[in-house]
Amino acid sequence: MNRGTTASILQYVRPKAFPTPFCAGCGHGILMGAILRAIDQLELDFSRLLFVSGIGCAGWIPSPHYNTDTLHVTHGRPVAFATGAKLFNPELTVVVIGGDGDIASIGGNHLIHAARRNINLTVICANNLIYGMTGGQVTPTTPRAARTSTTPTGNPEPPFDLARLVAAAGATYVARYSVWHVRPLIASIKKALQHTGFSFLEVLSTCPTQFGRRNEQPTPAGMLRSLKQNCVTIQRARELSAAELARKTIIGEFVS
Ligand SMILES: Cc1ncc(C[n+]2csc(CCOP(=O)(O)OP(=O)(O)O)c2C)c(N)n1
Ligand SMILES: [Mg+2]
Repeated sequence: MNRGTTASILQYVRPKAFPTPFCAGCGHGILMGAILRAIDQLELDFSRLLFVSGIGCAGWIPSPHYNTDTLHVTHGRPVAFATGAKLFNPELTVVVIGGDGDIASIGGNHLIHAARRNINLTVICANNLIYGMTGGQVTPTTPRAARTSTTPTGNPEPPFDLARLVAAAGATYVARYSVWHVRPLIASIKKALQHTGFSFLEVLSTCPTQFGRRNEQPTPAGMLRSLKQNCVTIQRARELSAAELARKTIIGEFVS
């Protein structure tokens, strides 16, 4: 069987995994598949992987779907739990999957210190720019002026550039892609999983339900189109002026 195909990755999901709890058009399902495709292509022993996630829609990517050990822990604390698990059993490949709230808001301190210590973990942040599960509140990655349930007239605050924050904190593999850029995303997940040290992947995900409908991108296709249009590679960004880059998101490998 060809590696990384839908038929081949079904072996990694638990019976009764489908339907997932994700809304129609949620990008987290694409990420859920991309991670399994990367694992399948690498021919990793799935039983030697541990997935740790907190509370939020993104926390459901591994749990209850992935058919190996999963720790579904408190909101904001998956990096802390993962650190403990890795210390206890260094043989495990430990992967944290969480949302921008889980990883960068309440969990922000754990994130930067794990990066600083270069702990041998992979952290994948499904960044949909919002607290999706709890009603669409603003997060530290919500773009300035974006409308959320807690910023109905537009977010007055600047967002974190998450990938660059984690790079500055000391992570030794850092990349950002989106659920539109599936092939480079899978390639990057493979690198992150094989990396020794702290690897961090920011994955821009779509949330038509809580983010898109408040920000003139109500359809799943429209949200994917904006990811296609608004993301530029690091190489292309070097040729653009500050004005041209103002509304763009830079994707690629920041530390490798
Ligand atoms: C300690 C604690 N604070 C707050 C909450 C409520 N809560 C649950 S999920 C969540 C945010 C989810 O957003 P995110 O992590 O971005 O995941 P998404 O649903 O967007 O994928 C919040 C605030 C909680 N469960 N526990
Ligand atoms: Mg979120």
